Amino acid sequence: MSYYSDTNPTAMRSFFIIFTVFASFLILASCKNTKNQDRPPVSDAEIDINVLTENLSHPWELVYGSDNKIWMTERGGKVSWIDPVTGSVNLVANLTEVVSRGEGGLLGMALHPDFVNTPEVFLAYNYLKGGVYTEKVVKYRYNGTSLINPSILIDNIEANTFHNGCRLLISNDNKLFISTGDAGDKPLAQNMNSVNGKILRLNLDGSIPADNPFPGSPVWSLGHRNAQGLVFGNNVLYSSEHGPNADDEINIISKGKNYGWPNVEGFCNENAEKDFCQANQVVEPLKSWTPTIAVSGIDFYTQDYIPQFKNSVLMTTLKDNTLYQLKMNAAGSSVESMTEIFRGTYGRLRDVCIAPDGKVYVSTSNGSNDKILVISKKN
Ligand SMILES: [Ca+2]
Ligand SMILES: [Ca+2]
Repeated sequence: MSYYSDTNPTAMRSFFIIFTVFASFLILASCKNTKNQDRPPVSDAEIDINVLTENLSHPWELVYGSDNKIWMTERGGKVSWIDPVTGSVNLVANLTEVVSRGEGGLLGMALHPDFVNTPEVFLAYNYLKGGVYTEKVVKYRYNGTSLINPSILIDNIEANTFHNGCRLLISNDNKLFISTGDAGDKPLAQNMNSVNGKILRLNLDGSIPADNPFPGSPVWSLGHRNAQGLVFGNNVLYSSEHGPNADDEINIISKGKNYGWPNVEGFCNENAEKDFCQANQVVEPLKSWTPTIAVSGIDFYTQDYIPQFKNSVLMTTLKDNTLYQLKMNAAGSSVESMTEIFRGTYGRLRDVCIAPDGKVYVSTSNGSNDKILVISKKN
């Protein structure tokens, strides 16, 4: 028996309609007031997209250095820096040891946070170790013209023609984060004896930090399929991760947590996933995409230059040919809205970096005549 069974249903319905309209009016009016009084409107900047440089081959990593140069890897083995004004490309290394197969090759790069005084360059790449396709992370020193003094920080990461990760990121407290793929061997992502399908954390000399979650292990988080985006935004570590046919993800990476792969894809919404999620306290993504869009490099916008980008993750996509803006809430804990900054025209997009002045640089990944694009404010 319904609670309202003794009242006239038509009268009740009319009352609710009138009440809802009145309440909506009040909410709208109060929103408008708050906006006008507390937040003077900041109008969106009109943006320009231009080609900074071209004739590149799979530019994989873009890092804006504290030396005001755009540092770039190309998958075949080249490391260069680009003058952000003229677009001229200056080769500093062509690593002949790199073996590029399928999605493998020279991948992620990070620079020492105090690069001007400590010119160290960290590189992740695939090579043949006794004939076996393998991945390692190597630190080099930049002497002003080329990369010298290689020292291996971590080796024996399983590699394949796909799912090799491998984004590098150095935190302000000088820890190196490394995203590794499952190299096509799914169970590795849940295997704590493997460094594959993980986010790893090392000191800058390759040693394991004493405060890592699993003593003596480089593993910071597990259960990753193939994360190719990694960035800090207001001290929150974000990662983008390729899903299989479904469920590309954007995650917040927390110490010692399990992100589910291969037992969980995207959210813990299937019955089989729910048990695993409960047993392993799986962290769900902030957002997932089905069908997949092939999420790749990400960076975080804190500048005022293009006001509508502030407090957003900017994310490239390969399959979707689109640069996305994921506007975060103030705490950085959820995605408030998603906007296409541009779609199409330039094909697949691999990575993005943001300069301190607020200009945004994006690399394409089409394999021939790849470009670095610059997004600036229209004059
Ligand atoms: Ca996941
Ligand atoms: Ca799911």
